[in-house]
Amino acid sequence: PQTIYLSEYKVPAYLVEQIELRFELFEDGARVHSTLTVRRNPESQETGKPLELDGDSLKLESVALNGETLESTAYEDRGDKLVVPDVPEQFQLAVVTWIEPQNNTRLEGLYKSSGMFCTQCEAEGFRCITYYPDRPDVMARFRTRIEADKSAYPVLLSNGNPVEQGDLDNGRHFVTWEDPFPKPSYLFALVAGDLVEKRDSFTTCSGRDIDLRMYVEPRNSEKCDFAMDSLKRAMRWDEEVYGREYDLDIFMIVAVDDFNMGAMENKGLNIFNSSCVLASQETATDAIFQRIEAIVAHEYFHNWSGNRVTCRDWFQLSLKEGFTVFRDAQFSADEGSPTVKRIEDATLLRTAQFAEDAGPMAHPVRPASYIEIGNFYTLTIYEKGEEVVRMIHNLLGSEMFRKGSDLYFERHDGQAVTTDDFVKAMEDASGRDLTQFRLWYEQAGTPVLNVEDDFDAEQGVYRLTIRQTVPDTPGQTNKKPQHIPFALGLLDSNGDALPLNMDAAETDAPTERVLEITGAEHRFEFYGLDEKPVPSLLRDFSAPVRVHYPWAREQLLFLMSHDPDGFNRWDAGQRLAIDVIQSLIGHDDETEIEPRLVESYRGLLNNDSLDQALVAKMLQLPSENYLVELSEQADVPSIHHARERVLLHLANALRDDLLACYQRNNQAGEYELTSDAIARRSLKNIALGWLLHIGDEEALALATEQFQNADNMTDRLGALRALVNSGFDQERTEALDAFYEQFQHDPQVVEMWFSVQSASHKTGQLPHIRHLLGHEAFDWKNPNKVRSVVGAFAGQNLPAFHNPDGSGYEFLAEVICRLDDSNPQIAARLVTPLSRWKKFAPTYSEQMKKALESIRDKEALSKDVYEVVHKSLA
Ligand code: B3K
Ligand code: ZN
Repeated sequence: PQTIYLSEYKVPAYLVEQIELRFELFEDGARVHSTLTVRRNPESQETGKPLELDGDSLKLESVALNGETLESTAYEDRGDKLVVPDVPEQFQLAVVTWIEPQNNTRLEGLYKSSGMFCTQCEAEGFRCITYYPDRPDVMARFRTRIEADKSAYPVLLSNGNPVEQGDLDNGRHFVTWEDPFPKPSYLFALVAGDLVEKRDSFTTCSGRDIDLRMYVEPRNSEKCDFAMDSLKRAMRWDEEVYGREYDLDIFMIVAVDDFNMGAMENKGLNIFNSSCVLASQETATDAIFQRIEAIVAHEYFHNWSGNRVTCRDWFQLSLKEGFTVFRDAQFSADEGSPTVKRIEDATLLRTAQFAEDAGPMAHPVRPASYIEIGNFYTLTIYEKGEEVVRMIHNLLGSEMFRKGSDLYFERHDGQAVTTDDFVKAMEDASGRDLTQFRLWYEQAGTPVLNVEDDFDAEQGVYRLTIRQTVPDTPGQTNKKPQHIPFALGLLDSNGDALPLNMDAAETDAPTERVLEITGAEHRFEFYGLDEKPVPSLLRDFSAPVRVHYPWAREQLLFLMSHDPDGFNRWDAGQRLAIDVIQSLIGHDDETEIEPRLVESYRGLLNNDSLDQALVAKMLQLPSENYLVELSEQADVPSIHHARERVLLHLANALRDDLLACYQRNNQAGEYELTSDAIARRSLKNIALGWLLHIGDEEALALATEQFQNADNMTDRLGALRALVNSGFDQERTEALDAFYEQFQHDPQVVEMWFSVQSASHKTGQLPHIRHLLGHEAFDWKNPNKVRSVVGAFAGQNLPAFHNPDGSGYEFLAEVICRLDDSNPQIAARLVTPLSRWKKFAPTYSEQMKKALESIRDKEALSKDVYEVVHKSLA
């Protein structure tokens, strides 16, 4: 397979002004008529270049130039390219292709999902529909006519506004849609099905009425309200916070069951994975509600950050994704608890993105090359990309950042641009120089900050020395220091915030500052102090970096209860728990467990003055995945064992407090989706899980009662999970059976049922995983099902996946090879747990490597899996 380089970018030789599409949809295939109005790009140097259109898995039926059908000698059909050598300055090209959506298991382009037709075109799916210059810097106006059987497909949707519709012969009908905004082909969408329509409306800030619609299968008609409400809140928020108004007269959301990703921001017609949009009190957990709110907002926000202003090429993917994730994170923070949102995002980043950035697939936020762009929808592009935008926000302040975003949207509306254009707009609006800051886009790897301090009692001066290094990553060594905003506070021994006087004359300075680290080494001095302070470093996780500081346990305990920065309170607790767990690894079971850990957890359990959502976060021990990420030569059984020891120790010691916490938070009353109610459910279910983990009989009765009588899925699933992870074998089986019995007709709930079992080290042993793959509800063609069984097993059930006999690895390799033939994108994603092989102790890493080699040796490997496997083995 071929590598594509950013350095080889050339402007398109031809531009498409208008594309007229006509789809004839049938059960055995679809005929696509496409008529392009093309002209040479005056900005292209490549005069006289033949017209080249991209294609993939198409059957070409005819080509006509300016109305004249071309002989097959007048063009070249290379399969992945249609080449027409002799074309004038301006012309119309009509291409007819035949495709088979019913056999499309890759779920890219036009395919069928539960009987409906739908599309996924980002990044390069449009070329599976028709021959086209399928690159984001070619922006055209689309007019789309869809024809299909009227009774099977009463609803026919595409981008923009419906302009014409009517009946045809043979029980068929058609609808024509027109999108007035020029767009890249990746934003094209089509849906045809027997769907129910949910309507609502939104009045924009300038008084325009927007027609809002959701289209779902009839069985899901009661699960739309939350997404619709989220949409309206997101629309209002984007007007208020970014001054962005919606532009079309209609906005549509469609739910489909078979979808490779979470959702897609097609212009005016967002398509969602059912699991990221459908919800009801009985079927969705609080976490799912929050995810839906975030994703609905994310896709909506793309209308400006992505659609109105789009990417020049796919190396710029983070231009739209990093910025839009930042926007949706701000929205979620405003709608809920900002600290908890920050904790969740930092947890994902530190657990999974740091691992990616330290592994064989490490790449900059703006990559320099790729083989398959589908492999670059990564945590680095999305989550690290978000952090980069957040740092700009923190360096500029909200007001300047808003000026910068206004300038960016105004300057580039209707254009396809680069991450550099984004940074430039921020610079021009604020007057700040972000030259060095741009390295965040160019250098891969997580910067490491080593912090040292000393206190000069005589002078009353506290000194911080901060050294930064950026680790080597594949293809990048000797990196330059980056520009890092480092938020800091200092506390005295009473826990009071100290003024940060940075020169001797200063008094009454602020108690929090954002230091800017730009060099390899910096020293900061703070004056006028009576005693050595406790530092609160990198507050609110002000930069995506690793911080090393020789924390003493007293300092962490102190910050856990005194830091005014909620994020650092939580972080201090995590660091303490990590320190305690790590100190047990490799020691026998007699080793004492830090008694102060128990007392600090007891304090948390009984603290009702602190935000209860934060308390719930603080009670959660660092995950096994994070502990693996922090270790050099991970030995999963030892990590699991040490963490398990701490968990059991805490649960035994705090048994009465846990029970009291459960009772206190288990209040009867109307179900609510408020932050407070969510925090209560979360606390209660943590307590229940811990109590069942130590086999508490009283808690077993509570769990059974909660499982049977819960009026919402958070509590029902919380009880189920607690039972599954307990040693109560009979109750576990009964609950699992009852749950399936009750929810077998709801695919999203069945997915949760699969993943609870697959992720649990009690039930998720390989034989049971294989059993689940043979279950009537399992479907290899449905990505959600694959993720909920195989993804949960390999990604979350570490002790079972890392079975020392290597069976977990072999199993994953077998699954990847099987999926590679039907859905390469999903197959490639599943390689991730194996790609980290170098991180593990030799017994494991050798077998992981073998599993990778067995995938490498498969015949006809897709380029998706090829890229990840070869880079992992390199
Ligand atoms: N832009 C889409 C992702 C498409 C992935 C294609 N492989 C969803 C999103 O980020 O909003
Ligand atoms: Zn996105």
